[in-house]
Amino acid sequence: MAEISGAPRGEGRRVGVVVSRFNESITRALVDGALDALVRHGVRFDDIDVLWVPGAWELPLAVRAAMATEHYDAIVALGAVIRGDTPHFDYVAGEASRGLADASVDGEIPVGFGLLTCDTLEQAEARAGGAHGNKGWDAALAALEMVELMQQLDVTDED
Ligand code: INI
Repeated sequence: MAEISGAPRGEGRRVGVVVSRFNESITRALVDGALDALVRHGVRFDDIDVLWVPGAWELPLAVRAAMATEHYDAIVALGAVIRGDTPHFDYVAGEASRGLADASVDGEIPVGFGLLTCDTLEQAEARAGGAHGNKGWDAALAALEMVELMQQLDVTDED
């Protein structure tokens, strides 16, 4: 029996953080959490790019475009969709989530999922540096861990 897992080691990694501007007070806090996690785990600050898009809907396309540059070992996708009075929330949250999953699987590049889907602003605040931690931090660590796991499985073309 073998147990295989990656450690969230950032040394030598290049990371693209793709973040939506909608609900910017929340998403900036998610970026702060992600950057903190990446740098504390060894990613050089100069090896991180933060790419802004208008809203969560635009995240999948930008993530795919970032992957296509072949510059990044991992992508961290950040956003905040907050439920309003119409079904709009369900379309944006659902399609953005599915689009991010598809991008990661199709591109075989780890995408940390830091898209908050909340009923209220308070719930989002609690997950962007509040009582429930910072999902940007969590997404960044997950992405780093997956880079190493993919390497161990020899899925990527790196050493
Ligand atoms: N985008 C978000 O990132 N969060 C939201 O809560 C949101 N709401 O509620 O509408 C939202 N909408 C914008 C959408 O992502 C697109 O940017 C827009 O439709 C233009 O394509």
